[in-house]
Order: sequence, then structure tokens, then C-alpha cells
Amino acid sequence: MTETITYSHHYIPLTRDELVARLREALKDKRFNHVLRVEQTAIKLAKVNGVDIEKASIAGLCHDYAKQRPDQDFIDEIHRRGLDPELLNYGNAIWHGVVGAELIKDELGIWDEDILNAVRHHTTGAATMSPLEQVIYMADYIEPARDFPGVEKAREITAKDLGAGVAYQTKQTLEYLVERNSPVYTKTLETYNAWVPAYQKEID
Ligand code: DGI
Ligand code: FE
Ligand code: FE
Repeated sequence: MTETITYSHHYIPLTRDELVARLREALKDKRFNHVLRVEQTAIKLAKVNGVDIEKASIAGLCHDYAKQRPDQDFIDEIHRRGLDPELLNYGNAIWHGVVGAELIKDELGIWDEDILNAVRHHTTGAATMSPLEQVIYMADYIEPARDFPGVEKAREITAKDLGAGVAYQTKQTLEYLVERNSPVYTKTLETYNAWVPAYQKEID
């Protein structure tokens, strides 16, 4: 069942319907449907982990808001805002969250730092993540249409322990990147060091 949250805390100057309309404009159908599923998964994880469901809805819907921007938009924003120049060595995979958070602040009027951090860190994680950030990081990884080796185990671990889910995803993603000889963003390594050794028992 789809849960429609009524926004009442002014984390965003839009109703949920208005926000959904903005996302429908910003995203292709496939990506739009993904963010709706991430929202629903995030609400469920929020409920069992004592996280604000309104923030979970907003962050879930917005997490990929910038995913379909052209590379040049991100490059311009990185220069204009003086963001970490290391970002220029990466691409859309890293930019749409880290730079995307700045765009949702400006374009959607979201100021809540917890929501912005959940968007900022949804791809790479971070050494320190609030419960909302963990919820969005995991909801993106285990939403019902995700189908890759290990996703069922990720769902089981996350249902038992949200932090263990974070550790499991982080390890899987790092293995995936190394397997493909891909560059690993520094924050992804920091996430690994902060979470994986701490949850050794839970993720094996
Ligand atoms: O935007 P989504 O597809 O819903 O999911 P996402 O934002 O978690 O993006 C996942 C992609 O990001 C996936 O292809 C792996 C990639 N990724 C995650 N961490 C890193 C990374 N790519 C590089 N190059 N370096 C990283 O540290
Ligand atoms: Fe994403
Ligand atoms: Fe996503």
C-alpha cells in the first residue's frame, strides 16, 4: 500500500503533491518510479527505526533529483560554490548526490541539514551518518525493484539492524568498484573504515 504523508513541518515550502510534480518534470519515468519506491521503502525503515517519516518521505523523493542533469551543470556548480575540487575527478555517480544536495536547497527550498545530508551521502555514505541518512542510504539500495546478487541478504540484514545494513552495502559497493578497477571516492573509503569492521559479526 502506498503511504501518502501530509507535510506539516515546513521542511519544504511545497505539498507532497507539488514535490511529486517537480520530480516528474525533472526525471524520466524509470527514475521517477524509482524515487517513489525509495520513498515508500524509506517510510517503512523510518517507522521501525524511530526516524521522522516526513523527512524520510522528502529525502526519499529528492535523493536523485539531480540525476539527469548534464555533466556541465555539475562542473559549473562545483566551481561556482567552491566545492571540493576532488569532485572534478568523478562523474554523475558522485555528483548527483553531493552537488544535487546544493541544487535541492536552492531549487526546492529545503534547508533542513539532516535531509540535505541524506541526499548528499546517499551514494557514498559517510563515516558519521544520522538515522535518517542511514535510512535513505539503505532504502535506495533495497527498494523492491532492485535485483542484484546479495540484495535479498541486504534486505534481511537491514530488517534486523539498520547499521549492519549500512556496513553490508558499503562492503558490497567497494567490492564492486574494485572488481571494475573504478576510482573510489575518498568518502566511500571513510564509510568503509567507520562501518565495516564495526559490524564484522553481523554481515558475515
Ligand atoms: O542513483 P542510483 O542509481 O539510484 O544509486 P546510487 O546513487 O547509490 O548510485 C550507485 C552508483 O554509484 C553505482 O553505480 C556505484 C557508484 N558509486 C558508489 N560509490 C562510488 C561509486 N562510483 C565511484 N566511481 N566511486 C565511488 O566511490
Ligand atoms: Fe542516486
Ligand atoms: Fe536512487
